[in-house]
Amino acid sequence: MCIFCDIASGKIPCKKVYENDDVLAFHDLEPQAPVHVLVIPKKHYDNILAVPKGTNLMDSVLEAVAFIQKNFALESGFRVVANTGKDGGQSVEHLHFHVLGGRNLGWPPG
Ligand code: DGP
Repeated sequence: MCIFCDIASGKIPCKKVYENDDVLAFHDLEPQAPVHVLVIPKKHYDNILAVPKGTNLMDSVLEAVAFIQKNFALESGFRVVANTGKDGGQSVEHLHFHVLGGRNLGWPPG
């Protein structure tokens, strides 16, 4: 069972922001910034390293990111993060990109 597969299939509801053939973007349940949207591939990959070479996924991810930037007025900047593995802070094992913005984001992350 994968929670993000269930969101991608519509079995679990989400606050949808954007969708194309390959990805779905929706508001994070536990927002860490005024804008916190997750971009997930509809197809299941455990993490970024699990995406087979030659897979045409990033164009769709970047389309979603550009949509989010425009529609949430993130002209002054934002961050895209793919937490990966235990030390990377990944809690859901379905590849996802956090798009965070709407405040000045600190660096380095905790
Ligand atoms: P990560 O820790 O990088 O694996 O991020 C997982 C994110 O997913 C975390 O910020 C909370 C969010 N999340 C977990 N379950 C749900 C859910 O059912 N719906 C939504 N919208 N977000 C979820």
